[in-house]
Amino acid sequence: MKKIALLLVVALVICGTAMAGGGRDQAGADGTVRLRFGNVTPDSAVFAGEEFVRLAHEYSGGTLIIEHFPRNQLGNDLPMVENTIVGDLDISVSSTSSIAELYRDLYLFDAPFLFLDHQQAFRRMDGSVGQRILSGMESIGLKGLALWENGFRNFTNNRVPVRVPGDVQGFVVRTMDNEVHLAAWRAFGANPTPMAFGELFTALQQGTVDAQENPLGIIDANNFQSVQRHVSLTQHVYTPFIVVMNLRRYNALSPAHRSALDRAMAEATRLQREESIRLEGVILEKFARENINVVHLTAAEKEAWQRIVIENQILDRVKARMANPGLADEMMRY
Ligand code: TK8
Repeated sequence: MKKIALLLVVALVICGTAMAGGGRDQAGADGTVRLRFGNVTPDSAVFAGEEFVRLAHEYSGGTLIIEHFPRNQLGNDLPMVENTIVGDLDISVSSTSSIAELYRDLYLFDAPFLFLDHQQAFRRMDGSVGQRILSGMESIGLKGLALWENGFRNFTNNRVPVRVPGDVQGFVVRTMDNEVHLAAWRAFGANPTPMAFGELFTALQQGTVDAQENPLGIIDANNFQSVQRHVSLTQHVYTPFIVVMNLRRYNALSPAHRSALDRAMAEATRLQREESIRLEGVILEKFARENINVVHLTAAEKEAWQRIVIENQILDRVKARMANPGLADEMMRY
């Protein structure tokens, strides 16, 4: 698996290099640059995507024209990023977990309970470790533009109000295709099964899987609550969104276009994070109105999950997968 993934990256980078040589003209005769941008499903990301497009247009005096494809209409996260590496797509957004095998320091974000609240998450993502991981994306042909909030992931199912790991014994839980998530759910006693995001709604609806885990923004944007009765606020892991751009395409932008794009992305990132937090409150109110059973865990119940993560040395598994495991300890210092 790992070897295949690595070969794939190498192949994609070589292919991307070849394509960039004879690729599209950077700017049209009228000085405009057109970019295609594939985005994810939560409303906070869609809103920030629209702002990014609008601001980039404004800051470039109307010469940066970005076409926005929200809500994974161009495909699941991993294929979108692969298309960005080869240059078929210019900019894309993905959960870090879905592409960790392409750039293995991203596994750091899969460590359960690495961040305990939003502010700590922002501080750590924006600190030197987060920024080094972003710039490291260049080694696979991507410009790391930003880390957005996906949010703390929560457990949903149709059977029982889950509070502690003991409640999920034997549950077939869909996870992302990510070894750290699989290991964590096995340690909790569940039967995790990786599945592409695009297949998840139907799998929940038909009962092929008992449960899944995602942040509130994704649960709501994809209406998982219509097929899942219980939403447990386990907040077991915070997996950010990473926004990436084809590196050659980015480097070929004029300095003025690059600065317009960077400024627009910085502003969009600020708005996205604010909106993500605001919407979590709105979504919880909506779930209450819809009679979804939202299970708030006590501190002791949360600790029961954390204890299993520690006992099963999940952080060591994370580090074993990272190219620079020292980044894990360094991030935990601030
Ligand atoms: C959506 C994904 C996704 C991820 C997953 O774009 O697969 O569970 O959380 O929802 O980024």
